[in-house]
Amino acid sequence: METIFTERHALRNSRTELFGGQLVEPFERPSRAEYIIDRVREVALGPVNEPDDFGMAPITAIHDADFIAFLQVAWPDWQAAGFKGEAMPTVWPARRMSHRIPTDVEGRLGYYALSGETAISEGTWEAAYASAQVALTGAERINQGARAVFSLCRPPGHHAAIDMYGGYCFVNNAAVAAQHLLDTGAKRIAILDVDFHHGNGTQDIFDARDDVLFISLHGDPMDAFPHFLGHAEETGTGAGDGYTINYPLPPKTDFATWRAALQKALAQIKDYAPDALIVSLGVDTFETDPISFFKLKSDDFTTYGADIATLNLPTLFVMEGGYDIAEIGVNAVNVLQGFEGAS
Ligand code: Q9C
Ligand code: ZN
Repeated sequence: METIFTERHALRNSRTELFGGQLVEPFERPSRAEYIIDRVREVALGPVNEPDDFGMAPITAIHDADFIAFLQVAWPDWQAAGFKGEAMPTVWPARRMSHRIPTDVEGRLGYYALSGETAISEGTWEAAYASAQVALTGAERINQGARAVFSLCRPPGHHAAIDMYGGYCFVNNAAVAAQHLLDTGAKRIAILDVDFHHGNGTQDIFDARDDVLFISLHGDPMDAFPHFLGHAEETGTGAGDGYTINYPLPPKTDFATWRAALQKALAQIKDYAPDALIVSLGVDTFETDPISFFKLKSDDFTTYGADIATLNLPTLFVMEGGYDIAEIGVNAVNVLQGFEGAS
């Protein structure tokens, strides 16, 4: 399996995350991608290639232009305001407040942020742009007939909504890739989100559409980030009714329970008969992930990679979360090797 990767991910190197009332070193840090690419090379998964540049149009095909313009200027505007730390929101358009977009950078941060832990820092936009190009290049390989491709995206994307960033995500890489496939001939795309966290951004983007089936297995939002989306009763709206499917799962969920939900999801994807599958691949379902509460073991990742391969669909793996950094490479690549072993 080919991997698409660029060192430009390291431009996203925020120093601070707001966690438990403290500013800590971010869980989402550059070494994550380095451990994964090292493992890709160690097991000789396949060639590793740089992304091509598809420009801005595929990004603004998914996200509002004003939101993307904000991401591009947020750091320079924050610096110009004279602040010492990294850019974090402290105020939001909460219930019964105005949704006019403020002029002041603190107001704009709150308007476009869906959560407060994710600091915008020097190089964040450049890395987010490059990450989207990694996903787009993977999608283009699928167009060219690849059975499977690994887009080693960083920063991740599945929390990024039409006009909101947060949860370590800025541009929704999986959604950008899905739209590119649809714009170049595909009729239907399925996105299977196996990250521990609900893919609220992806759900938001495709909520009212029937050309993308979105299925997510995740920690119940009653107990886990992003807390305000991902319930089982969310099934899509309008033409999209029935094309969003959520499997919220409780704390301490083990592989047997998780896999039973996966089997249901795989059957639903098969019924949808998409032209291609995009897997939002987070490995924060691992038993020792520091911010998550599922109990998957490293061998389980191999097993479910093989399960996904039984769909026999062209498959683009897009990297999302995973914060037990010492094991992230083994766990992510186990999914890919499990898939290849069963293909
Ligand atoms: N107490 C991704 O995996 N905060 N994002 C969690 C836990 C945010 C995760 C706080 C987690 C975001 C891509
Ligand atoms: Zn996650």
